[in-house]
Amino acid sequence: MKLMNRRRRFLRNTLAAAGAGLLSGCDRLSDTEWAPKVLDSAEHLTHAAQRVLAPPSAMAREFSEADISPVFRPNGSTDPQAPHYRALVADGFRDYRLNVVGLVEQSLSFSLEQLRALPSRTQITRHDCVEGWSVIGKWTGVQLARILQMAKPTQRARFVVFHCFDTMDDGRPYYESIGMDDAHHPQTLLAYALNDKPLPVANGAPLRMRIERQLGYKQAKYVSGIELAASLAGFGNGRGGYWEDQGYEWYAGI
Ligand SMILES: Nc1nc2c(c(=O)[nH]1)N[C@H]1C(S)=C(S)[C@@H](COP(=O)(O)O)O[C@H]1N2
Ligand SMILES: [Mo]
Repeated sequence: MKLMNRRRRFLRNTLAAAGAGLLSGCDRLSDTEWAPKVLDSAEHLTHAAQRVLAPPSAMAREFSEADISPVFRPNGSTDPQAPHYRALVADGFRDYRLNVVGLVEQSLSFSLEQLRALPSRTQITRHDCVEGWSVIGKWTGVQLARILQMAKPTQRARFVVFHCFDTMDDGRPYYESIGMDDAHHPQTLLAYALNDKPLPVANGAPLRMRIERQLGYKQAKYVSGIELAASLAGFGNGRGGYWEDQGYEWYAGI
């Protein structure tokens, strides 16, 4: 099964990286610190235990320009073929709209231009994929907290669900979700730029999530809409994300 292969590959890579001492200086910066942490946290700790050890408000480490990886390795979907998405690519995302709907007092709709006109945050962070590799990139985007401030989630809203344009090999759409703590974290961005350039299609154009306290699969690319919800039951198989529906942890803390 794909899931087991990913987990096995992850463990093998982690152990190899920790034991062999074969990493270059640059790889060492990105790989060695997080690998044991991921084993301890995402795979073995409950969400509650993790929140005590690393409260949700803690900031993810930010790096310097010199640490930025030459290539931000794309993974998962890299070139969605849905006709609607192809049409958006073809016109440079001029017709793209980010709709914010669900349990909000005020539904919202933004063009990319409108998102770019809002105050932005830029951060250089490390992306850790569960397959056992990391890359460091510079992200610019709008804080999700700012969007939520405008949309005003109702009392019942407990989750922010991200809908995506791409479908996976099994035909299911990619989707993700986070809780309200992560949604309001200052480093949680709707990112439209990577390394000072418009986000490439391979990395999730025109808009992708950065949720810096969590693993790679939480970083939804190709975001087509945001929905505030009281429960995850109505989405996919109800476990909060495409990979979560196949058994991955919903809270993938690092
Ligand atoms: N929509 C969508 N988002 C996604 C994925 C995907 O396949 N589709 N893959 C996830 C995984 S497993 C990783 S590691 C990162 C990869 O982001 P990148 O392509 O910018 O490296 O995106 C995540 N978000
Ligand atoms: Mo990943």
